[in-house]
Amino acid sequence: MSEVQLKKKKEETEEEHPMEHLLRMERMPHIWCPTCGIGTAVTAFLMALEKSQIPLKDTAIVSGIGCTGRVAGYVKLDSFHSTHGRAIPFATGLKLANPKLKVVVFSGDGDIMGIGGNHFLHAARRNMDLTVVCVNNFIYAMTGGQCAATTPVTANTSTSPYGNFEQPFSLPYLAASCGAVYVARWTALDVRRLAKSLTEALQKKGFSFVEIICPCSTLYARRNRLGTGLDLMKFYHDNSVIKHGADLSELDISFQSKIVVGKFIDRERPTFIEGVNQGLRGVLKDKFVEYGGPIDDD
Ligand SMILES: Cc1ncc(C[n+]2csc(CCOP(=O)(O)OP(=O)(O)O)c2C)c(N)n1
Ligand code: SF4
Repeated sequence: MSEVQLKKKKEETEEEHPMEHLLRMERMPHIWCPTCGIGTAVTAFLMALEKSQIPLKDTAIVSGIGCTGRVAGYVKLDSFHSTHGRAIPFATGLKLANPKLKVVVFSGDGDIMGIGGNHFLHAARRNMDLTVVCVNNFIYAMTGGQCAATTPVTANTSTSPYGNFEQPFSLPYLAASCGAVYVARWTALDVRRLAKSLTEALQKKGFSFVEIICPCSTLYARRNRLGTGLDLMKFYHDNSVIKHGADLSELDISFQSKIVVGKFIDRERPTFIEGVNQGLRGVLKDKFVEYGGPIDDD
C-alpha cells in the first residue's frame, strides 16, 4: 500500500470507528491491559444496545468498582460509577425513582457476587426489572488478584498461593435459583452469540442475567501460567460447549475444564413494580395512583 493510501486508510479508520457514537471517546485510551477480555465484552454489549433499539436517552448503566467497574465510565449513556458491591442497590433505586428507565448493571464477579452478593440474591428474588451483566474473570483483578467467590478449586491467586480450596459459585445456577427470568452465559470469544443474548436480556422485562467468562491476562492468567488473553480465548474455543437449557447442576466451572455456555432460563414472572402496583391497587382500589416516574412517554 502506498503512503498516500495508508494515510487515507488511517484517516478513514479514525473517522469511522463503528462504536464511536456509543463510547466516550474523550476518555480513550481506556485503562484495560492488552488482551484483557473486558473490551470484547463491551463491544458485544454495544452491539446489543443498538440491536435492542431501546432509546438510549432512557437507558442508564451502573457499575461498581473494579476493572470491569470502569465500563460505565466509557459508555455514552447516563452512567453511574457506584461504590464497591453496591451497583445493584444503586440501580434498584434508579429504577424505582424512574420506572420507565432501562437500567443495566455491568460489573465484575468480585463486585456483584462477592461483596455485593447479598444484593444480587434479593434483586433476583424480587424480580427487579434490571439487566445484570457480570464479567467473570475468576479473580479480584483491580486490587492485585485476590481469591474471589468464583475462583475455581486449585487456582492460584494472591490470597491462595497454594491453590484455592473453596467451592466457587455457579453464577447461572445461583441467578436461576433466586428467580431470575433470563439467564445466560457466554465467553468473551462468543461475541455474536453474546450480543444476541445481551439483546434478549435487554428486551426482557424483569431480572435478566448474563455471565461473561473473560480473560484477565495480567493476573489470573499470569499466576496460573495460562499465557496471554489470546491463549485463554483459544482455550474457550476448544473447551466451551453450547448447551441451551442445560441442567443447572451442569454449570459448575472447574480449573481449566469445559465451560457450558448458552441460554439456560427464559421465563415470565411479575416484576417487583408490577407486584407492588397490583397489590396496592387491590388494597386501595380507586384511591391508588400508580407512580410512572418523571419520564414523558413522548
Ligand atoms: C468497600 C470496598 N472494599 C474493597 C475495595 C477494593 N476493591 C476495589 S476493586 C476490588 C475488586 C474488584 O474485583 P471484580 O469485581 O472481580 O472486578 P475486576 O477488577 O476483576 O474486573 C476491590 C476488592 C473497595 N474499593 N471498596
Ligand atoms: S488486570 Fe486483568 S481484568 Fe484488569 S484490565 Fe488487566 S487484564 Fe483486565
